[in-house]
Amino acid sequence: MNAPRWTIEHVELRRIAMPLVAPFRTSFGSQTERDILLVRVELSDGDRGDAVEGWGECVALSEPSYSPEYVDGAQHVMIHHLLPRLFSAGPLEAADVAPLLAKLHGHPMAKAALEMAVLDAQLRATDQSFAAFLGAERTTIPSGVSVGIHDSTDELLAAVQGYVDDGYVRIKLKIEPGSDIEQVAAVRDLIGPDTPFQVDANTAYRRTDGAHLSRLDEFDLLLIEQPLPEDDIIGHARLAAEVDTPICLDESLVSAAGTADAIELGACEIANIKPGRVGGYLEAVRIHDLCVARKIPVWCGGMLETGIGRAANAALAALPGFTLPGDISASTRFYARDIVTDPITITDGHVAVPTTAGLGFDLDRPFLDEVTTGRLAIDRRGTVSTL
Ligand code: OSB
Ligand code: MG
Repeated sequence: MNAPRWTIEHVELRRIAMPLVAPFRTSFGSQTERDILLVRVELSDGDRGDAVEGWGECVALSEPSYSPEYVDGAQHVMIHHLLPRLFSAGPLEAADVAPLLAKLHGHPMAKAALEMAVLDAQLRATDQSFAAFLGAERTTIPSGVSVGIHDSTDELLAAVQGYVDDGYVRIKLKIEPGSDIEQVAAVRDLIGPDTPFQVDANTAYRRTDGAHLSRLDEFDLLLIEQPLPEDDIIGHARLAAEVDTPICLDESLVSAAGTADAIELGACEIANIKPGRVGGYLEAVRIHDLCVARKIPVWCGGMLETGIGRAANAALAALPGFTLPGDISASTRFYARDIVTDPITITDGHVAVPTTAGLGFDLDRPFLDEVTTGRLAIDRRGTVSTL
């Protein structure tokens, strides 16, 4: 292995506002637009001197409603705590980012976005695709869609029919108490017995809901995602014993070590891997590897990413342990227009794994500028200036 040789010369934090094509409602709230923090790094290579650019996307939402992070907080911790440590480190590469930031607790989504930007730059500089870097051999991956809670079953069925017509190979339905059994029955009836189907509760149930959730067993679901609060690992283990449908964790899985524990306790029969939630793509790979070793199926979750994050997710999901379709839907599922010129599309229910150098996207810079709501530059001395 060559010694790491990149120096972070300059960082730009850019906020963009992206309206959603339709409101997206989950048990934790309804979203109509995304306020997204993007990270642009410039790395210099001691040998050649040319700077190379890389981009990362922070998946933190506007409010701490899915996890403790939120977009303003992520920006603050980057400026005041994370970036100073990266600037003062010597030459580095993407694999060094997480260890350099490890003494600072929490903030996985902020850390992940920084690692991602360094990784994108490093891959571009070495003319390597993310899939090649990961050793992922699949060239396409199956595409699943996440469907929000709807006010009426008729509206829900119309939305699901639209996604079936688009070709999605797996439907995931958001549920909460009061919007679950009847809706699942209606969707199963619509899509027929052979279409893979799963539900996501985003922590909306209690330990005492085992009998209620067992009523979902007759609908042959792939899994029930995160029924209980994120810290309730034992509760999930008990539910897994009580309910026939496999229990999958999302919010609860924030590291490889914690995932290993949840599996050992019987709380995690299937794992949703989201790179932002676990502190980065490299930790996501470690979780993939340990799940493969323990024969736990994994799939790649989503956080309504733009074409930046979705491209990287598509490469990650090409690893062999990702045996279930991920939430890697087409860009048009959430956005009328994306900030990349090569947005994710689906063909016969599948997404092509990006092959270009870097994480696998090409920015649509004029459109990116149009949706930009703020830009900050941070230099190596920590000086912040508004662009
Ligand atoms: O729980 O998987 C989730 C979006 C935001 C926050 C949490 C979740 C989701 C989704 C969307 O379900 C998945 C996607 O990006 O397609
Ligand atoms: Mg989820």
